[in-house]
Amino acid sequence: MTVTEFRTLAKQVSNWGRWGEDDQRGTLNLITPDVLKRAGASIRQGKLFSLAIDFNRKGPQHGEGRFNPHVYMTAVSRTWGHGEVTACMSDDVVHMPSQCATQWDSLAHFGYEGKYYNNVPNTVVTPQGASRLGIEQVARAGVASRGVLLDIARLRGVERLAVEDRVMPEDLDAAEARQGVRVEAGDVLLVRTGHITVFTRDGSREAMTGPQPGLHMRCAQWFRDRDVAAVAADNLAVEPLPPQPELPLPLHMLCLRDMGLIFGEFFDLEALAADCAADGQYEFFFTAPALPVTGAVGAAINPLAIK
Ligand code: UVW
Repeated sequence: MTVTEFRTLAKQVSNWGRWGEDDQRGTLNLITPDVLKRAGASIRQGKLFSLAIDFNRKGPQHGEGRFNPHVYMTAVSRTWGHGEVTACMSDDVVHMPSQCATQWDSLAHFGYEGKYYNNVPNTVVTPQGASRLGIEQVARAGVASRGVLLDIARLRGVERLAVEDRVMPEDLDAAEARQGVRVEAGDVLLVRTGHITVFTRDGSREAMTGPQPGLHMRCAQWFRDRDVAAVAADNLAVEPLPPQPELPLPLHMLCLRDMGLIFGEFFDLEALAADCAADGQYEFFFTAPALPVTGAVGAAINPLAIK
């Protein structure tokens, strides 16, 4: 795609002003009371899946900037009381980047040409955090809705997509047709490439953070046409890596900045996908609240899918 085509697409998918000039929630506005009621109705079997990978020192990070979580104890089974019955108490500090493992990107995480979503200048992010579009906006919106899994690896008949593979809008249509499900306005879309297994099964941090498959930038139009509320995938960046210099992370640019659509990354969809293939139910109640950390641009999360 040329830069001119990118700019045309950016105009087509833009949600700037759609929910007001001061809006900071973007497509999470699409999660209406009716959408939430539909989400609740998709709990039919009483099955629950956590979609997070473990947060610990053995996590996927190994480069500069982002590191794996450390837990420091500030009280280690400290004794309380002097009487016949003494209590013991432990406390801790967890030190980690908000984006080191399963996470949301806030709308202050990625922009281009000096702007974030809704024409917000990138000067709102300072060394003290983001004064607009921070993760607290995502937290207050909640992120609970109907979730729909589209399993592209299973559609292709492979365990996981090849590094150079790209998920196109036509693949999303084909997965819907194969699975007998349709993504509706306000849904959270989960896309399985199978890539997370390079880390969870094969233990390779290099493969988890190196070149990898993902969703092509043309998927932005599909998300806009369907009015998806949020998108998550089982790779590092939803879109393919490495970024290309002429258009670095174009799906981030189109979705986070132009549409106001948040991304979930490092989702482990393996157990959920196996269950969906077995029972044919690809829709579920989905929830992944962020902690309202004022000014943070991402959030570590434990997303849940409940069928
Ligand atoms: C980058 O910042 C590279 O991407 P992500 O949104 O995956 O954290």
